[in-house]
Amino acid sequence: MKFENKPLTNNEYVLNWIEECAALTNPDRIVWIDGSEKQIDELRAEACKTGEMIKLNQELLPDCYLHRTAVNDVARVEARTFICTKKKEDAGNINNWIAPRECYKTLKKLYKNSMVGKTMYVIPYAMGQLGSEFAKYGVELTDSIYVVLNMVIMTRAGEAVGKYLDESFIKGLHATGTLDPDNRYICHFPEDKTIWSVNSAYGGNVLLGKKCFALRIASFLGKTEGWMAEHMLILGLQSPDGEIKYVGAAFPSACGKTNLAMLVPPEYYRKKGYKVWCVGDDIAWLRVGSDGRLWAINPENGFFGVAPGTNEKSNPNALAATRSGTIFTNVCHDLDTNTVWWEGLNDRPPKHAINWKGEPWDYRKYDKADKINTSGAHPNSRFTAPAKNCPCVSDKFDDPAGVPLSAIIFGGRRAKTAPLVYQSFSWQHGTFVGSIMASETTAAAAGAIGVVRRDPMAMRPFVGYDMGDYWKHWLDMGKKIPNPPKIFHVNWFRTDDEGNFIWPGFGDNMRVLKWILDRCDGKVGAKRTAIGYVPKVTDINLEGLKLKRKTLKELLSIDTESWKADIANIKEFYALVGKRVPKRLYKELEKLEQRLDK
Ligand code: SAT
Ligand code: MN
Repeated sequence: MKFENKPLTNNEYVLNWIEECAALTNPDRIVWIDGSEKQIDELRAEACKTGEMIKLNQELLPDCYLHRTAVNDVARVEARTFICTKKKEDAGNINNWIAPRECYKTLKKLYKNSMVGKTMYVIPYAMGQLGSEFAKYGVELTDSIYVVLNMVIMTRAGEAVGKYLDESFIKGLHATGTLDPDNRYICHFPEDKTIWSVNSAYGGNVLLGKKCFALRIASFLGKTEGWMAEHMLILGLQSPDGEIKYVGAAFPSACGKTNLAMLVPPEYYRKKGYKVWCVGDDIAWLRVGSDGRLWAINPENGFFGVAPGTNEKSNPNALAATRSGTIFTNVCHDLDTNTVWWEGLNDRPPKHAINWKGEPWDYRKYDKADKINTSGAHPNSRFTAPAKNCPCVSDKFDDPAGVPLSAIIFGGRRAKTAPLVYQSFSWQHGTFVGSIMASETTAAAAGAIGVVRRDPMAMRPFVGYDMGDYWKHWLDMGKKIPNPPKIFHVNWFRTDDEGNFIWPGFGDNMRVLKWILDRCDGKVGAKRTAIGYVPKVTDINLEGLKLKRKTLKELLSIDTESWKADIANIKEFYALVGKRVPKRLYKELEKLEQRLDK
C-alpha cells in the first residue's frame, strides 16, 4: 500500500483494514493526518483552492473558514441511520436495522471506486484524554478535507494517537460519494466496532467520532463494560466560597445544551461570586469512581454548536469561542467584510451577502414562517470551535479523571406539560423520568419541526442497541453507584396562551441550577407532588428579575389533566419500545398514574 507520508502505526490489524478500505474505494493517494500545523495549513489552502472552503477575514476572524454543504444535506438523517447488529432484536424497535451482511453488501457497491481521483485521509483520533483509562481510539478514513479539519477540532487527532492503536480501535469509513439522499447511509456495526457513512458530508453524519462513535458505539460498549455514554453537557457551578459542583444535563439537539453549559450568571449572582465552568456541551461518558460517585468526562475536544440565536447576550462565551480557529457551516457570508452572520447574531444583517445555499441574499425578504428558504443562515447552521477557545472552559476539561456529578438534569421543549423544574424521588424514578422525556422537534434532524415526540434521555437517535435494554442499563448502574447524583427534570420552554416563552431562560436558568444544587446539599425544602419534588414558589430566587411570583407559580404548576393525557402516549411509546422495557419502569408508570388520580 502506498502511503504518501509515514504511517502513524505499524499495527498490522490497523494497516490491513486501511488496505481493505483502499482496495474498495480506490483513492489516488492515501495521506495520514498527523495533525501538524503545516499539514493543516496545507489542507486549508487546498480546500480554499477547490472552493470547498472560503477563507474569512483573517484580521477579524483569524484561522476561520466557511463551508457550505449541499442543500439536501444539512442535518442528521435519522431515517438513513442504522444499527446493524446480528440480531434485529438487539438493535430494538426504535432503531432502523439492516442485517450486517446485507448492509455491507449494499454499501460496498456505493463505496466501490468512490475515491478514484481523490485522496483518502487517514485520521487517527482519540475520544477522551490520550492515555487515560477513559479514552477510546478510532481511525476515520474520509475523502473530505472538511471532515479532516473538523475532526482535528472536535477530537484529539494526529500523530500522538498512533501508539494507542490496537485491535480495539473503532473503524470508521466515510465516503462523500454522490450525496444521493436516497442512497445515504449512516451505519453502525457495534459488534464489529465499525461505522460506515456514505453519500453525506454534513457534520453529525460524517464526523464519525461524535454521535456515531461517542454515543451509538460507545453506549453499546458502555452496556457491556459497565459505564454510560450520554447526550449530556457537563458544567461546574462555582459558589462564592470557591467550591465547584458538577452537573450533567441531557437535552435533545438544538434545545440549548451549549447555552446552559456556558451560562453567564445574572448580575445578582455574579456579584456574589458565582461562576459557571464548561466541561462539555454535548456528550458525557460516565463511570463509577472509587469514591462511589458518578464521574463524567467530555470525550470531545471542541464544540459543534448551532449558530442561529448565538449572540453577545444569549451566549457570549460560545461567540468568543468562534472568533478564531473556527469552521462555520451553512451560515450567511457577509461579502463587505468577508465575515459571517446568522439570524439572531445582531439586528444588522449584511447588505451584500450570500445565503447558506450559496445564492445572493436579500435580508428584506426574510420570512419567519419560511426560514429555510428566506434566511441567511440555515436554522441548523453550525460552528466548529476548539474548546480551548471558550473563556469559561473548566480547568478540569483535560483532567483524565473527569468530574464527579452531583446532579443529572433531563429536559426538553414542552410548551405545556412539564413544569420549570422537578426532582425525581430516587435513581429508579429518575430513570423513569428520563424514559418518558418528550420534546418538540428542531432543525437538528431532518423532518417536521415542532412536533412532540418522546426522546428518552435525549438519546432516541443515539442509543446503539435496544432502548429497553438501555433503560435496564440505567437501572443496573443505579445499583452500582453508592452515592448517585440526584435526578431532575427542567423545561425552559413553557409558553403562555399566545405562545410566548414565560421563563426568561439563558443566564436566569442559573436560578434553577441553584435550587437543584441546594436540593443536592439538603439546603432547601420542596413540595411533594404526583410527579416529583417541586420547588416552593418562594424557594426560587427572583432577585433582579422582572418576573412575578404569580408567573413563577404558574411555571411550577402541574396540570394534572395534561399529565393524565400524556400517560396514554407514554404507554404507546413503551409498547413501541417493546418486550424489553423493564418491569420496574411499568411499575413507576403505574405509581405515577395512581398519584395523579389521588
Ligand atoms: O449534527 S450533530 O448530530 O453533530 C449535532 C446534533 O444534532 O446534536
Ligand atoms: Mn447533540
